[in-house]
Amino acid sequence: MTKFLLEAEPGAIGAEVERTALVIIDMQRDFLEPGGFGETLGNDVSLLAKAIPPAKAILDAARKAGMLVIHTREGHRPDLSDAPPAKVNRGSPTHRIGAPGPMGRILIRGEPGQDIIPELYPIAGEVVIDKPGKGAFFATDLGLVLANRGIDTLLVCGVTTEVCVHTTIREGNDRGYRCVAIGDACGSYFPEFHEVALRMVKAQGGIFGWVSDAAKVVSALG
Ligand code: TIU
Repeated sequence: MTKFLLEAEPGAIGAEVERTALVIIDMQRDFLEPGGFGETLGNDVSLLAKAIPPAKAILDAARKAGMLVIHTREGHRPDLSDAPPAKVNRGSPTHRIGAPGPMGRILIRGEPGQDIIPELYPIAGEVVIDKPGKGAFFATDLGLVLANRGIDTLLVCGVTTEVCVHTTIREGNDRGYRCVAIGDACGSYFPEFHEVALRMVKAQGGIFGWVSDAAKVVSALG
């Protein structure tokens, strides 16, 4: 086992490379590029771009260290059979999930917009989890993948901080994983939500996780 010590708040966390996974949440064109799901919700998608270089730095470090890398993608089957009507119907009729857009049908698996941005594109051997919900554990085989590899610690980054990243960390914490949010490698359409979401994770002695940053991950794995 290769041990590493990651500086984090509320305290440093000791872990093993072989028992840790980097989980990159929903770094999809649908959230980060114009014309996708994020923009249809009324958001300025350019606000998420600053999370890309830190996310790339930790992805490179994880690949070099031989750490398990997991990418998630929010999205639905083309026939929408896995999309709750309550989720679909919330969008305006012309822009909702499944509607045609410049990057294909919005938030539909197999469409260009639902795929991961080129900068962080998965390579052979990395796991891609398609998820219908905000949390990466809900209705996916993520738990099985982690159990098969003996994973106990998750380094979590991606978008958006207060929605899919937070939900996944909450789900992971309840399942017994030590979850570390990599703050600068997360992004939100609402800078104030980003800040408060990270504070929520680490408050009360780390009530449902830890918070670190990309430089600390690179340093710990280097
Ligand atoms: N809208 C928003 O902030 N997020 C999502 O809908 N999904 C994810 O966070 N991936």
